[in-house]
Amino acid sequence: MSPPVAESYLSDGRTLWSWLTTHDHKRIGVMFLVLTLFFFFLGGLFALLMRIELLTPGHTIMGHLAYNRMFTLHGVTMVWLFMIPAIPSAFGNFLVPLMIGARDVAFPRLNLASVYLYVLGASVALWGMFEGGADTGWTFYTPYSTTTGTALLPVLMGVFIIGFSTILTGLNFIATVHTLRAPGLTWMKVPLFVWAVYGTAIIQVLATPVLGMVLLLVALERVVGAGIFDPARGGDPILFQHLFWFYSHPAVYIMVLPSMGVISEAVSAFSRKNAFSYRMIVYSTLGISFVGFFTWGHHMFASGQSVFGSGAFGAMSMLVAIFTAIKIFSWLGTLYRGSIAIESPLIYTLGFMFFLFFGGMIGVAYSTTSLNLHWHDTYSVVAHFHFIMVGATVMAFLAALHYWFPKMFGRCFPTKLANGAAVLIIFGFIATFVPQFLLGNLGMPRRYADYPPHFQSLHVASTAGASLLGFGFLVIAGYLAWSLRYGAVAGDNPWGSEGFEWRSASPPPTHNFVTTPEYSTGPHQYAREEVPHAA
Ligand code: HEM
Ligand SMILES: [Cu+2]
Repeated sequence: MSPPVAESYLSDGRTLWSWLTTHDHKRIGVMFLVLTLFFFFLGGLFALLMRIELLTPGHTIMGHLAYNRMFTLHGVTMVWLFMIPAIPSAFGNFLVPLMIGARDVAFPRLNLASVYLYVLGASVALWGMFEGGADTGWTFYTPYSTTTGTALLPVLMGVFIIGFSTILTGLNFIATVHTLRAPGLTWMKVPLFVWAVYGTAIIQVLATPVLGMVLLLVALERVVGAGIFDPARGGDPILFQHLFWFYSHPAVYIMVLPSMGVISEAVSAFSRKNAFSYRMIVYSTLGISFVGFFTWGHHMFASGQSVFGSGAFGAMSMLVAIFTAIKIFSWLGTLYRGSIAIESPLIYTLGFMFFLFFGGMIGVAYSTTSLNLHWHDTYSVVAHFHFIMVGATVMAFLAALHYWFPKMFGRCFPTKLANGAAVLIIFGFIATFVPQFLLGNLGMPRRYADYPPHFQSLHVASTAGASLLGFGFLVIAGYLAWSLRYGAVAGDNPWGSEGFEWRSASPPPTHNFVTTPEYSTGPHQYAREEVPHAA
């Protein structure tokens, strides 16, 4: 089959060098997509190894130290190398300029620098993990992290470097949305995905420096024995938790806000309706970005903080749930009486909404101090954050990948196979994580390689689910790789979407638009009709 549009960004320079030195936001987005997908599969491999170890009580395939290293490898890879950069750096880079009628981001060179910082940080962290292997978990809790004999330093430094990549990406998005919107594109016409990336960028810029600082302090403690966190030297280990969660709670919204933006786009496109209560979605996005900064203490109910502190942090956490609920109601309002097109992005969207709702409601229960103490540090917490990070964010990532694949590469994929894979992924997910809620409730602690025999059946169920998930991801990788070369040529707008990004060609030319598009209507304005089939 002949290549799609000749002058597209993909064919403008075919050498490796032209990619490595590009300033084009679309190529940078594609590079982030490839890199984050690589780490997603690597992190998935570590997860499967852990699930195999947990198939039987006692020793299955690895010892306790290897298991501790494995969950640290898994957590660090998934959180910092996949979740945090995946949607903003890959899809945000590719789509934000297209959606606001700009030719590129505000600082294209800085954008390229953020790719290199990410690769450097990832290499340093991975090198550390394979050289000596950190065993602290992704949370690096003191005092253990200041005393463990494993190779924590390179892992800390790797994450520290990746932080700069995150900050540069965030700065770029803020400057781009403020300064490069096309004439006529007022704030209240900005597409909801762009709003989500903007809300995320605020957190990236304001919270990430605190992570950088706390990682440096742990490094200082290890290298020169500064006595900041280590009680043996007069330090305070709880101080670490405050600083870490001051970043890491907002960071969970770095992971989930962009997905909410993807869902807002997909819901409109596949029900062919204007977004229901656009303004409420915008305000709740900004609300989440803001309130997310005041809830970190809900990770510390068991740390000895005051009863008043716990109550206040619990109440603030519930406020976040209200903003989340506003979004869920708005999406349901958009779907209601729309002309629904059952395509893979919509299937993932429905999965997303269910898992976000379920995982979020459990979060609200955790915000109640008494219930928290029962579930804290059990498998239940593992299930909660995987419901949101995998059930919601990974579903949204897959929705984005399928929805924008024709835009990015100019090709369609086999839609029936994609729908089947989406259903498989959703079932695999349920089978993996529902047993973990039950395990946690029965008292199975997190981060243990061993357990009493009566927990085995639930662990086996979870491992079976994880295998199904792994198989589903391989199927997706297979048909998407096949489609890159052999998929039917997509045409400019195969879904018949009214999203602004579809106004450029698919794949878009290097400078996005031949003439700057006009913005007389708001985003996602549909005169309802059937969605044409992509393949
Ligand atoms: C509806 C809003 C949410 C509420 C009220 C909430 C509440 C909580 C609470 C109270 C905990 C502490 C449980 C414990 O360790 O005792 C927790 C843990 C956690 N939550 Fe959520 N959560 C919400 C949404 C999210 C989202 C959107 C994400 C991720 C994208 C997330 C990720 C996590 C993670 C990673 C942990 C565990 C961290 C660790 O100890 O390793 N949560 N959540
Ligand atoms: Cu939190």
